[in-house]
Amino acid sequence: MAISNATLNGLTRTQLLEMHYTMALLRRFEEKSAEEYTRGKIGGFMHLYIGQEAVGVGSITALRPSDKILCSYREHGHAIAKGMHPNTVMAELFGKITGCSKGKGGSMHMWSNDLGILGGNGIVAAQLPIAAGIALAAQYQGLDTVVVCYFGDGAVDEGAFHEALNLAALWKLPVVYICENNQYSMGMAVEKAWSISNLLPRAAAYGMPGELVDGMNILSVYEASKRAIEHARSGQGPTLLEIKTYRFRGHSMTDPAYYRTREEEHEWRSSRDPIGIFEQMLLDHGIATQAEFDENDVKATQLSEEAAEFAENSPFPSLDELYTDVMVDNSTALTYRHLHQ
Ligand SMILES: Cc1ncc(C[n+]2csc(CCOP(=O)(O)OP(=O)(O)O)c2C)c(N)n1
Ligand SMILES: [Mg+2]
Repeated sequence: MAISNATLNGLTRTQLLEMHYTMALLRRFEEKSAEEYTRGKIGGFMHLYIGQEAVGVGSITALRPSDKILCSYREHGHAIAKGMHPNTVMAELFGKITGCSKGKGGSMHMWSNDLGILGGNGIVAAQLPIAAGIALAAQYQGLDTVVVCYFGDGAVDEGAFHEALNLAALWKLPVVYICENNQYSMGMAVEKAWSISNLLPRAAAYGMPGELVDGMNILSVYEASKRAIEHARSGQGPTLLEIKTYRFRGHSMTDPAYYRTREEEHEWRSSRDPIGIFEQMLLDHGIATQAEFDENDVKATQLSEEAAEFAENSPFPSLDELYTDVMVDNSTALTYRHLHQ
């Protein structure tokens, strides 16, 4: 088949293939993480992003490197898409010193000031007011930075959602609020939790634009994000995007998912996989070949394997690290340590 240099949504073939590669990397990285978790190499909670890749990759493609993101605890994918090396993410999962938070944060705490990755958050909706605060700081300093805040459908019934959206709209803050509606908040189906069928009325309640987006179509995500990011960057304030998606795995590693049927899961996995949908789109437009997808997938698998090897071979933090980067009175900590020597 002849390969065309056509663009899709203003994106070049190189950019489109890069988006495909990043989605493949997120998928393979998460599969590898699950494997390592099962082997006991990763402890604590761990929430996988499999199925939701188009949301993180599509929206981050529309950002500048100097822009900032904040996430929930389901954030390994966002961190990698924003430029964190898979080795650094995997080492953090393993609790190793080479991780982004020196192994002290784990799965829910990916952070890099340089890359504008301002953390995952274990407290549902905690990131929404923090994002408003960071956007306020950027506005105050006269920077043209945009902040993107990701959260789940479970976060929109928290008080923090309303407080943050109200102030963001009132002060026209440069922030984009992205609800990744994967249709479940742990075991709670969204239609049992929301008094309304979608978030448009909630956006309207705070006088900001709102948009419903197909989260399995990476180009729809990219387009909607681009509009919202430009809106924020030009001083017009926040947007609320509801991006409908589906997590292919359980809520966390220990969730047997009894609250939904295997048929429903199968239906999404088989016919609405965001990677498969994107590949078909690129094939239909003659922009890429199956061989190129396979090549991306091999590279993504290899990088994920290497990340696990890197994490495995990295040391744990030394005992001295126990008392750094934590909010404790160090004098008390030292006394405690001496008492227990
Ligand atoms: C304030 C608060 N309440 C409850 C919890 C327990 N909890 C952890 S994850 C979660 C579900 C959130 O679901 P959603 O926002 O839809 O995100 P998803 O896991 O689907 O990505 C809950 C209730 C919490 N971490 N924080
Ligand atoms: Mg959810």
